[in-house]
Amino acid sequence: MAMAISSGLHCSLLMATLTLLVVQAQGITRHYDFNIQMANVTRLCGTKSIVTVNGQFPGPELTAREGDRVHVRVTNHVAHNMSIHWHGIRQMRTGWADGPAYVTQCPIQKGQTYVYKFTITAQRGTLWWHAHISWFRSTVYGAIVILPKLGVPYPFPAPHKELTPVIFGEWWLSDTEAIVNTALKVGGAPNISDAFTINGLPGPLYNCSAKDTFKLKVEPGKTYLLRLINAALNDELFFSVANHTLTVVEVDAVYVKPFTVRTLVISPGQTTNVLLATKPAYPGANFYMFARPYSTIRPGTFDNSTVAGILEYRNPGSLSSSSFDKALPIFKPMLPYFNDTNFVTNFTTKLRSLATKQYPAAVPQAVDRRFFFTIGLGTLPCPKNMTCQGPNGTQFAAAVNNVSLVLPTTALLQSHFTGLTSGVYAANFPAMPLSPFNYTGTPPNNTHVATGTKLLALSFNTSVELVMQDTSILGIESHPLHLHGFNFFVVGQGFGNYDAVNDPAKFNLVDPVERNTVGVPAGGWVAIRFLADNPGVWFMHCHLEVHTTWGLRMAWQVQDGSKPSQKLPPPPSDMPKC
Ligand SMILES: *[C@@H]1O[C@H](CO)[C@@H](O)[C@H](O)[C@H]1NC(C)=O
Ligand SMILES: *[C@@H]1O[C@H](CO)[C@@H](O)[C@H](O)[C@H]1NC(C)=O
Ligand SMILES: *[C@@H]1O[C@H](CO)[C@@H](O)[C@H](O)[C@H]1NC(C)=O
Ligand SMILES: *[C@@H]1O[C@H](CO)[C@@H](O)[C@H](O)[C@H]1NC(C)=O
Ligand SMILES: *[C@@H]1O[C@H](CO)[C@@H](O)[C@H](O)[C@H]1NC(C)=O
Ligand SMILES: *[C@@H]1O[C@H](CO)[C@@H](O)[C@H](O)[C@H]1NC(C)=O
Ligand SMILES: *[C@@H]1O[C@H](CO)[C@@H](O)[C@H](O)[C@H]1NC(C)=O
Ligand SMILES: *[C@@H]1O[C@H](CO)[C@@H](O)[C@H](O)[C@H]1NC(C)=O
Ligand SMILES: *[C@@H]1O[C@H](CO)[C@@H](O)[C@H](O)[C@H]1NC(C)=O
Ligand SMILES: *[C@@H]1O[C@H](CO)[C@@H](O)[C@H](O)[C@H]1NC(C)=O
Ligand SMILES: *[C@@H]1O[C@H](CO)[C@@H](O)[C@H](O)[C@H]1NC(C)=O
Ligand SMILES: *[C@@H]1O[C@H](CO)[C@@H](O)[C@H](O)[C@H]1NC(C)=O
Ligand SMILES: [Cu+2]
Repeated sequence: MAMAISSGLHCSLLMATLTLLVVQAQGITRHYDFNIQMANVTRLCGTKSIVTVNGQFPGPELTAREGDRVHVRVTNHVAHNMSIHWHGIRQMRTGWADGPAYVTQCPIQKGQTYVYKFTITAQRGTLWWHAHISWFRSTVYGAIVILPKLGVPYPFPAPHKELTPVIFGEWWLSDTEAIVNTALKVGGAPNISDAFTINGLPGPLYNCSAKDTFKLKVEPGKTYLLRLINAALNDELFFSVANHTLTVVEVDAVYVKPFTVRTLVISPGQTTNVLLATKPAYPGANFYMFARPYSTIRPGTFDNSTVAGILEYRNPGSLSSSSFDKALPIFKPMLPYFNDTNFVTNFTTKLRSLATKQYPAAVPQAVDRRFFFTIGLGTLPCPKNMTCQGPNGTQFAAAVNNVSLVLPTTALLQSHFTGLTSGVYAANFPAMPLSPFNYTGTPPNNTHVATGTKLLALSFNTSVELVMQDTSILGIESHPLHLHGFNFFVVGQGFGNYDAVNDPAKFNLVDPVERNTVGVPAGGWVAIRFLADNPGVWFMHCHLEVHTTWGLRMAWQVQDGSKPSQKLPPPPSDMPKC
């Protein structure tokens, strides 16, 4: 040290190092301005007025490092109420910034501003943000890129370059608010989408859309980091790039043990980072990347179309810098059949936590409380003055343990914080089904669900095991369940009914994948564990927007701990009011 200080040069080097260390330890504050405004967008030969952030579609990317604070000033200039969710951000003691409307906040109304403030703690990788009110997330979404702390390398070979995040979306020619509101009025299923998109572009397989094609430009002999986000509303997707393999290295901003596939599966709400190794030499060809749905529901009731983008190699011999050479052959990837559940299971069971000394898998080994939730569809009786278009003249519904959550007209978190819960919610969510049945056998003939606003209370630092069981009511289906405020470990999954006696013996408590959104297998179950170390009210719901709308949602109420550092602070002064 004494030697280093002996010259000015060394001294400034030392200062730079110290500054680096300080930045590394404390992070910096990143400021973003989000203006909610309308924009006219033309896709598939139709022009539509959509809600956007800053007129951009998809919206702006947030970039930060692990440990940074993020302040996003959201100002609403449109006639619709708005709220933004930072999907997958742990929000340690910042539940007021989580975003779901009527859960952690009242919406930001026209002319109002709310500054979301949170710190990125112990997470690195890809997450995303999206509107969390009605179906506005169909156009209000963007990527969150979390780089590791300065000087901390990836636990995999450093990629040559990071490519633009690939965000899968879903596009309707008509207004999505009209679609969801019409569906709710008649109790029927909302119209299916007209296209899938990559970064807002449907690609050449749709009518009138060749000019709206996403292109990824690469060079031979390199490895690229590609960030994938499924922002689609209602569809889990298969994704593949012709003649290339994808090495999965991270999901939901947690590193995984790398594994290589030709096709991957990504559910709404999930993110996946992959390494894409390019051909060793210029191939003289172009390659399609395709995404299309995985679904077990009846053909015709989901959008079975394909979004295509193009992987292009820079031609070293070409004089023009323009890339897409129409004379080149173009190869197509082969995707699994739309209902290939075996393929999906094969893929999801490959996901394992890195579980190293530096990135341990902190799986709760002991369990304080066990819960069993049924996850599935159902019906509600048709009101006398209505004609309903749901099954057998009913209204479509969906529920967790037969409770279809009705959102209040105020924010649940505010109500919890002030203790003024009467008339807003009751903390009596059932820990298990009140009337057990053969969940994956012949469904009961009464498919009606109950409605209510019920929360499940947990004391601070409770170690939770939750088994989520799909039901066959109105058909088995994979439901991507998303938990706000926590990551969880996926300790087991299987088909048929969960066997509480024999299945736990097969749980992986060593290196299960850690994430924030998991598919409850079609006709099966999934077991997760998490530590309730974050006080607040935390939403948990199916990330298929149609199911959330029908009520496939609930909330956990995690109490404060005894220490000051274990308590939820009061709401910020600019918190929107109902
Ligand atoms: C969208 O187009 C309509 C009709 O042409 C126009 O009135 C409106 O001002 C446009 N909106 C924006 C944000 O450009
Ligand atoms: C839904 O689709 C039907 C049939 O294509 C169409 O008539 C109707 O206008 C659509 N509804 C909305 C709200 O766009
Ligand atoms: C594409 O356009 C043609 C001609 O207008 C029409 O017949 C066809 O149904 C359209 N296809 C799709 C997928 O919309
Ligand atoms: C791409 O894969 C197809 C099918 O496996 C093969 O026939 C073709 O030669 C490959 N093309 C290139 C450029 O690698
Ligand atoms: C879905 O689309 C694929 C082609 O992309 C087609 O082969 C298949 O038959 C379609 N399946 C259904 C159920 O519509
Ligand atoms: C997938 O769908 C096809 C066509 O609808 C059907 O014949 C087949 O049995 C389905 N496979 C599974 C595993 O459900
Ligand atoms: C599972 O994946 C592996 C490799 O990706 C493949 O060899 C195997 O055939 C797959 N199994 C099924 C049932 O698809
Ligand atoms: C049906 O009746 C309810 C309650 O009386 C009322 O709120 C609702 O607007 C009515 N709906 C229709 C479609 O008339
Ligand atoms: C349809 O509704 C009628 C009358 O409510 C009932 O008798 C019948 O069992 C229902 N059928 C099915 C398949 O749910
Ligand atoms: C549940 O239903 C399935 C499918 O019909 C059947 O195979 C199974 O034996 C039933 N389980 C029980 C416990 O009745
Ligand atoms: C409904 O199910 C119960 C028990 O499974 C059965 O006893 C009853 O007859 C069924 N009712 C109808 C209308 O099918
Ligand atoms: C916006 O939210 C407020 C508070 O919940 C509500 O009173 C108002 O009706 C909503 N406005 C619109 C346009 O939905
Ligand atoms: Cu669902």
